[in-house]
Amino acid sequence: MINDSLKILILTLLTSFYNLNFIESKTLGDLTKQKPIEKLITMNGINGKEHYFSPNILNFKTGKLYKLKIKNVSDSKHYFSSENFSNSIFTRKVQVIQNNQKIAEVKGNIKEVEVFPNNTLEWWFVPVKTGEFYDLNCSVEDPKTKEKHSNMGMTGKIIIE
Ligand SMILES: [Cu+2]
Repeated sequence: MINDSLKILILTLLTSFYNLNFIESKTLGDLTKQKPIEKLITMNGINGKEHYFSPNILNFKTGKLYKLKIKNVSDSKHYFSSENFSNSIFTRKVQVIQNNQKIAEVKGNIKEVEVFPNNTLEWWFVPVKTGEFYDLNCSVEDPKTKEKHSNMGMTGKIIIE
């Protein structure tokens, strides 16, 4: 009798252990299906005066899904451009937001994005490589100073741990 209940107990434990493992491995299977971690970076500035990213340091971790909101709150268009960063992530999609409404979704590899004044773009990605990158910049030229925004301070650092 004891033997039988022991057998049942062991079987039950094994089954639940197997099920738990199964559920866990299923979740780890598709990294792009996680609940996204939201981050916000704004593009700021006034033509002829200054241009900058805020914050100008971004931190990410490999294997997590991020929704990076890139919001242009300035009076000119800007690039969010970092080749090292785009080479270190897997992009799930990019969403274009206007007046808090999603108006377009782009899927596939993205190298850089450009955002126009008063608009927001969401970059959904999973970092796959670690590194410290100093090449975040904006190559748009200021019409008054004739300088690239990056030369006027629009640069940043991206850390993937
Ligand atoms: Cu710019």
